[in-house]
Amino acid sequence: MMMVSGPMSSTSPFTTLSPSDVDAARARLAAARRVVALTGAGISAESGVPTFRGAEGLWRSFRPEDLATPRAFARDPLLVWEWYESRRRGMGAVRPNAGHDALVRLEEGVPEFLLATQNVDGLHGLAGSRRMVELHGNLWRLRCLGCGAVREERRELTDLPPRCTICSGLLRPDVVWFGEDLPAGALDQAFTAARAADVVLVVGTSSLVYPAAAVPEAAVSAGVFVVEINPERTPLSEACALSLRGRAAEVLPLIVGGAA
Ligand code: BV8
Ligand code: ZN
Repeated sequence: MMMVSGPMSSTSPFTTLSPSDVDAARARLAAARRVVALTGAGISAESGVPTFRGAEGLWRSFRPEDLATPRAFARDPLLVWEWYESRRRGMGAVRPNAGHDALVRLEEGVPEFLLATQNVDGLHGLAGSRRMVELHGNLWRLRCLGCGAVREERRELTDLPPRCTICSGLLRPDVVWFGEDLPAGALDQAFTAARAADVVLVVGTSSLVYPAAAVPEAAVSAGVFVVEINPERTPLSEACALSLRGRAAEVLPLIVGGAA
C-alpha cells in the first residue's frame, strides 16, 4: 500500500512517501553513472532479521553495545557466542527481499557502483550483490584468535565457544566490535566512492554508528545528491536532498525500476 504525502493526505508529513520525491529519485538514478548505496539493518527487517534499535535489539536484556565488544568476549566468550549463535540460528532460513534484489539490478545498470553495508547477515551477497564491502564483517565467517585463519561456517555451532581446527585457538565471529577499527580498505573505498558519486542511497540505517554514519555526511559535504530511505526520520534526514519515508522493499523497486 503506497502512502501519499501533500495536501490530500491528513497524516503528518514525516510518515508519508511523496510521489514527486519518488519520481525525482528515479530520474536522478536513471541519469547517474556513479552510485553508492549504504545500508543498515532496516533493509533486512522485511526479511525477518531484527534491527538493533528498541526492544528488538535486546538479547536477554543485553544491549548490542554490551555484547559486541572485545572486553565482553574476553570476559565471557561463551555468553557472547551464545548471542551470536542465537542470531545465526535466527538468520538461517531468512531470504533476501525486494529491497536487496533492487540493489542488485541497480548494480547491473550503472557503470560505477559500490554497496557498503553495515549488515553482518550476508543477505546482500545471497541476493547477488558483487561490488560490495561489508564494513562491519559477516557473522557466517569465523576468525581464529590464535593463527588468524578465517573461514566461512554456515552450519550450526553445537560446541561453544568454537575452536580452530588448525591451532585449536579460540574462534570469534568475523565481525567488527565496538571500539574496533573497521577493515581499512573497505572504509576508504566507501568514503572515496561516496564523495565521487552522482547519487548516494542511504537505506535502512539510523545513522548513529560511526564511522559508517560519516560516509553519507562526507558525500553531503562534497555536494553529492544523497537520498535517504527510512520509514522514520534520522539525524541525517535534514541534510539529504531527498528523504523518502517508506520501507526499503517498497521504495527501492519504485526508484530503481526494472522489477519483473
Ligand atoms: C571505531 C557488527 C575506532 C557486530 C556493529 C563518533 C561519535 C560517537 C561514537 C563513536 C564515534 N566514533 C566511534 C564511536 C564509537 C562507536 C559508535 O559509533 N557508537 C555509537 C553506538 C554511538 N563506533 C565504534 O566503536 C566503531 N569502531 O570507531 O573504532 C575507535 C577505536 C577505539 C575507540 C574509539 C574509536 C565500530 C562500530 C561497529 C560496531 N559493530 N555491528 C554485530 O553486528 O554484532 S554496529 C551494528 O549496529 C550494525 O552493524 C550497525 O552498524 C549498527 C546498527 O545500526 P543500523 O544498521 O542503522 O540499525 P538500527 O537498528 O540502529 O536502525 C535501523 C533503521 O532502519 C532505523 O532507522 C529504522 O527506522 C529503519 N527501518 C526499519 N525498518 C525498515 C527501515 N528502513 C527501511 N525499510 C524498513 N523496512
Ligand atoms: Zn587457529
